Amino acid sequence: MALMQRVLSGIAPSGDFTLGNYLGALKHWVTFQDSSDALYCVVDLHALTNDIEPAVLRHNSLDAALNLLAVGLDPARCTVFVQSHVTEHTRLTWLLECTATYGELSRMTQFKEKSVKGREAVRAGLFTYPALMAADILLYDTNVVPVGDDQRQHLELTREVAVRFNNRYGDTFVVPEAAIPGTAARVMDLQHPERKMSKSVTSPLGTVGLFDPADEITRKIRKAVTDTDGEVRYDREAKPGLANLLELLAAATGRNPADLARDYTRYGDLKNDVAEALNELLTPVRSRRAELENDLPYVHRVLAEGAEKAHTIAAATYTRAADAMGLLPPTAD
Ligand code: AQP
Repeated sequence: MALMQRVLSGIAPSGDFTLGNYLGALKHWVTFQDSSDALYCVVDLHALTNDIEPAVLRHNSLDAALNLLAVGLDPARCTVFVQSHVTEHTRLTWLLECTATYGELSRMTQFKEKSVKGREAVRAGLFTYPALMAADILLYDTNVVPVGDDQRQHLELTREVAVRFNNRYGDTFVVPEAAIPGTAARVMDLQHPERKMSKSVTSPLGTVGLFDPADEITRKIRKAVTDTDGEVRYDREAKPGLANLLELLAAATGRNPADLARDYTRYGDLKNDVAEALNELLTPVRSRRAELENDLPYVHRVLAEGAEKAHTIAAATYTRAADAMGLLPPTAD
C-alpha cells in the first residue's frame, strides 16, 4: 500500500486571522487532513521578523492555535503544534542559510515590499525568513505545501535549496510541491483591491477578520470598492474590486467566478449574496471558537502532543542533514 503523502503548512501569529488566510490556506488544510499525513504549525518565529510586543506574541500564538482548531483541524486526524516548541526548526535554518545564497534571498518580493521604507532598519530575520520557511517544510519530508499565492516564490526557493543540498551533500530532503487554490488564492483588500488582504496591515474596512461579527462582515462587503462602469463581469485586470467579490462568492459556494458573474446585473445584489455566503461559511467557525475558549487546557494538551509528534520526525531529518554536511555527531557509536 502506498504511504500517505505528507502535508505541512504554517501560519504566523502576527495579527488577527483574515478571510484571506482562511480561503487561501486554512480551508484547504482542513480538506488535506483526510487524504494526507498532515502537520500544521503556528509559526511564531516568523512573527519575530517584525517588531511585536512579547505579550502580544504570546497571546496571538495561543489565539492562533484556537483558531486552527476552530476552523476544523482535528488533532485525531492531523498534528497541530507551535514552531518554536520544536527546536530543529532553528537548527536546520542555519544549515539552509549556508545553502541558500545572498542573491536568491535578495530577489524575494516579500522582502523587497516589506523593506521598502529602508533596508538599514529592517530585521535581518526578515531577509533570512525564507530559509526558516524552507526548514519548516524540509524537516518533515513534506510532499505538498498548501499555501496562498503570495507564498509561491518562497516555495520555489525551498525547492531550489532542497535540490542544491541534495546535489552537494547527497539525497537528504524530499523536494516539495506547492498546492495553491484555483479560486481565492490571493484575496485582495476590499478598499485597495490592488494589494492583498493582510493581517499585519491596518485597513479596518478593507480587511475581513475571520471572527468579525456577521453584521460587520456585511457592512465591509457593502462598502467594498468596485468601479463605475456598472457591468458585472469577471476581469481581474480591468475590474479588480469586482473580481475579488466574485472570487469570494466562488470560494464560499464552490462555483466559478466567471459563471457567477452571469447571474448578476447589479453590484448591490452581488454584494448582498457575497455577505450572506461568507456569513454562512463562517458562522460555524465562530461558534466552535467560542466552545474552545472554555477549554484552554485541551488546547495546551493538543499543542504539547503535537510538538512531541513533530519533534520525532524533525529530529531524524535534522540529524540526516547535519551528518550529510559533515557536522561531528555529539556522541560516537
Ligand atoms: N490575502 C490572502 N489571500 C490568500 N491567501 C493568503 N494568505 C495570507 N494572506 C492571503 C495565506 O495564509 C497563509 C498564512 O499566512 P502567513 O501567516 O504565513 O502570512 P502571510 O502569507 O505573510 O500573510 P498575512 O496574513 O498577510 O500575514 P502578515 O501580515 O504577517 O504578512 C499562507 O499560506 C498565505 O499564503
